[in-house]
Amino acid sequence: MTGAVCPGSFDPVTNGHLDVIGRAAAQFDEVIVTVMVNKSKRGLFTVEERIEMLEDSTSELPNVRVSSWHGLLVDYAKQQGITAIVKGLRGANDFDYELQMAQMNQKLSGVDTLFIPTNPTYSYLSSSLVKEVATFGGDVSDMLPEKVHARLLARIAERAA
Ligand code: COD
Repeated sequence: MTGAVCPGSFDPVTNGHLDVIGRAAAQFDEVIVTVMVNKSKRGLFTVEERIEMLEDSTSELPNVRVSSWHGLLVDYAKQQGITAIVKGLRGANDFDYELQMAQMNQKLSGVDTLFIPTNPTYSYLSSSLVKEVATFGGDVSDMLPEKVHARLLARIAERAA
């Protein structure tokens, strides 16, 4: 059985993430989408909320499950018996950063990283840009699943109150 882990912050999940997750799910028997916990970085959504949104958004992909992890990604991959990490690549900036992490992860553990080139429809998309645009009232409704969009607008309104 082949398995891969798709890690990220997913704060919140976007259609760009979902495109990569769906394409990974078509290549592997099992895909574990893992919310990496970074205690020094406060997100807009809690880890539990991000998991809920990911579970809801991937519910039609039977070979995808969602988890979270605090610590080194390769330790999680080893614990799960998984030998591949899947990442999306949007451009040269992603590549420079991701190559270094991929090489470090390989050196640490033998776990390899496979890259999926972004779908051009989503190449400009990132969670941070979506949050910034939405905070200033821009329309991001076609960049996120409908329920995630509604939760994003609600959270921004809560924070502004
Ligand atoms: N199209 C394609 N891919 C996309 C898009 C898009 N529009 N948007 C995001 N992605 C990809 C990103 O390139 C990334 O691969 C993934 O989706 C997740 O993106 P984010 O923004 O949610 O998450 P990041 O980039 O903040 O996540 C970084 C990690 C948490 C994965 C990384 O820091 C990590 O692995 N940390 C764990 C600790 C560790 O092991 N550190 C040592 C590393 S050597």
